[in-house]
Amino acid sequence: IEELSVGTAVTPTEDVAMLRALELAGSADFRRRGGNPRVGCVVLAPDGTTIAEGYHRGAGTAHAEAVALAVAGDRARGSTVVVTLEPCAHRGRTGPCADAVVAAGVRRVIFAQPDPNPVASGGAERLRSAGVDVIVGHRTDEAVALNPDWTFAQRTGRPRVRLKIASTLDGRVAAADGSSRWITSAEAREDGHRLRALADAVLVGTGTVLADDPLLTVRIPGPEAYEQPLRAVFGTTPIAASAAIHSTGSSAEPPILLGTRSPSAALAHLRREGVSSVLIEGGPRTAAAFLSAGLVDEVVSYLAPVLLGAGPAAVGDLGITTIGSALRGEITDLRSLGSGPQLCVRIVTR
Ligand code: AOF
Ligand code: ZN
Repeated sequence: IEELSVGTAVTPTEDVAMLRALELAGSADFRRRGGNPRVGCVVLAPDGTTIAEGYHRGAGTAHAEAVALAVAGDRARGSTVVVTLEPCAHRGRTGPCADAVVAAGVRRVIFAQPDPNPVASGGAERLRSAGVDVIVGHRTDEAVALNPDWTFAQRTGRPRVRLKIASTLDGRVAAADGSSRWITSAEAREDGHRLRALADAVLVGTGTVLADDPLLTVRIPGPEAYEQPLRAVFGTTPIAASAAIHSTGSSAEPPILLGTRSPSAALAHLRREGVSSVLIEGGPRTAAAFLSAGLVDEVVSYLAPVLLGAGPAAVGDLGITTIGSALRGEITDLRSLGSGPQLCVRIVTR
């Protein structure tokens, strides 16, 4: 028993409760909807039995602690609250949870991730000053992994950006005559739809809308277990009312015409819509604009075993004239999809 508790102030029972809280948080099936995190909570009686459980179901709904404390009722007095995120200290659409925990007479709180949201943080101090025993940082990495994009956006103030490139082996995205369907394999294109489903928003430049007339919705065969990402158009060139992107089939929302040539202004606009992750799908000028601004965190490249020797490159002019100034990344994932590899490269931003 002594061995088990070395280096941690958390009992094995509390650890099991944290694993359950992480599982509860993960069972929430919302994603964007106002950009709230997944949070799970377990309330333990002094003898370690579980009194109540709860999890957050998305923006505007009760927080995990509020759900669990409502179930616990009077039995919360003297209990231990085990929760994946620091109880909030702000009154937003609900809350503050820290005050609710104190009011319920909870004796001890164990939480995994300190709240990175400056507006909501401060719950730990509030609990401690009310005399509650607080343990911080138990299984933090697992809690962060529940909400990686939300955490990133809270820390940096902007959504996480992934750039998708689908090109020939010599880096071209179209032939000299403009024809571009289909360079990559069907498998790579299907994987691209999975990337869309993982993003809160998909972004293309006006040039791509005019050249390719994309729909930008997620279309994956099988049951629709995904939410359509927001669709955003970067740039100021007018888009025809008849463009495919205006159609709202598959329960997609109308597109956001960002009307700016500033990558940071575009991301700020999307952040206000609750977006924590953006997938950029072209074209070369848009890719170059975001890369030049240092606003691309990851590049996913689908390489087809095809050579063209002419035609536009995936990324436009970055203003780089010497090799020492090249944008360099490191390969974080490498898979073979159909007839070509898929490289996932994390770009080392300056
Ligand atoms: C908690 N428990 O279950 C969640 C928390 O707009 P609101 O009022 O829902 O507040 C959203 C913020 O509150 C969110 O950004 C995050 O900092 C925190 N979410 N906090 O104590 C919860 N979902
Ligand atoms: Zn709260």
